[in-house]
Amino acid sequence: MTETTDAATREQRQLIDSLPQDFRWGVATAAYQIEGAVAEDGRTPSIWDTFCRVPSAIDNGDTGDVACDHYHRMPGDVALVKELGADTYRFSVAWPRVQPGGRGPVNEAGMAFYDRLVDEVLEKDLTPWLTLYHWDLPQELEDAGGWPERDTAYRFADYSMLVFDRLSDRVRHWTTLNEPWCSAMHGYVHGVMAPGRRDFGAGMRAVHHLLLGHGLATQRMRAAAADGTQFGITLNMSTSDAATDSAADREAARHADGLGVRIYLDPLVHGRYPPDVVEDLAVRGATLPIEDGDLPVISTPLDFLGVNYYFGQQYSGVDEQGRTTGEDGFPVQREIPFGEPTTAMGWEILPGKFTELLTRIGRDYPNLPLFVTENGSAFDDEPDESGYVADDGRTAYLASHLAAVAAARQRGADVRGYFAWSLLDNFEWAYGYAKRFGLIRVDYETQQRTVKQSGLFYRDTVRRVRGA
Ligand code: IFM
Repeated sequence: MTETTDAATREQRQLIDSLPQDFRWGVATAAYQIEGAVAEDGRTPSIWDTFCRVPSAIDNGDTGDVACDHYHRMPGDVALVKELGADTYRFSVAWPRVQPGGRGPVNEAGMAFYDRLVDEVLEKDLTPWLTLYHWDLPQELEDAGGWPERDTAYRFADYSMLVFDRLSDRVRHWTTLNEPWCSAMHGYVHGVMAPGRRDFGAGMRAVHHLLLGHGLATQRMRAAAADGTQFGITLNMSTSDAATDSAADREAARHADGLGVRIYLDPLVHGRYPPDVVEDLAVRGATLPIEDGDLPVISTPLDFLGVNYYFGQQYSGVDEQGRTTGEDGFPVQREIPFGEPTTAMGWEILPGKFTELLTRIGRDYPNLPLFVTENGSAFDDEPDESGYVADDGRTAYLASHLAAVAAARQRGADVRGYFAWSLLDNFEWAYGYAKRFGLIRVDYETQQRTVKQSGLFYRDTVRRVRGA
């Protein structure tokens, strides 16, 4: 790698340089998005293998069958994590690889891959940061009802223990779930992600069972853990502003925040669901299937909270025709753009909202160390003939969002690390391979990896902050 010029503004650089020496620097990936090898060594299909076969579900008919072929190229990819200057590698375990079908004993061949991965990460003097569930539910469990069924929470706890028993001698940082909002809302309400259902009530049952699964798994793992082992959960969160000060807009923003942030963090941290959210659900004929004893399980103490942030949002409670009630009979909740530039995902670039979010989480849910477990951007990269990408947009996004993290720390948020999404270009779910988030370009024809300008910027920034 060659040196890169510093793309941050002076003000951004000053902020970034205020990050402490012991700040944790990572990069993140997820199993289905990079591994490929979907039918190797005993792995059975997950809901994503199935969803990829639904006509028109995925752009360009893409699938995760090969992805970045990480299953066969893992040592080289771990070496790239090191090259980027990171000290931590966040990855996920594919449930159907280590416990095919979601029940029963360990599949030794599948588990052996993660065994090797953890050894490789440690050998490179990196910290492994393991996520147990990044959306790849075994298809058999979806066939049995999926996350809307209570039993799935117990299956998840059993699976978590299988992985924990095998890897906790070397892995100290455990994340139960990645982005339960996406599992519940995109998967069971909006139908745009696996398993592709459109049922609000099912989505709300999924919310509760995801949280219950998190709590059950955390309790069991903690009971078996060595001192110093840390447990957390990763939530994707956004800010929800009211577009104006009108009562309808404020109500729409409250509703979005309730379903986006508080329905997860209130039970996790305070041991109760927010009453206004429970009322909102009742208006829609939905309930959270809470049983006696669930909330103490869900609020099992966390050692850290993972925050995934990509953009902020604002809402109006009035539609284009001036109505406050939609055709579905429910209050209108309409997203209003801020008018800022967007990434290739159409997501507005709002680093200031990142600072706001982190500051608010720190204030409303205190005494919880925060780690940014994902943040990043997709742009339509244009490689030169060698594959190098001078990705000014992604580099600027990275600089402004790192500065936003530092600003949040200065306002009191206890943010202790930042993990860039993502190490590699990868399978971006329903968008297939069309959207590239990597600090490293992947040529999917040849599987060649090339560090982008943003990756060089990341490496140089880490070095500078650490004074290395
Ligand atoms: O690619 C995803 C990731 O799997 C979860 N968080 C958001 C990323 C970008 O959409």
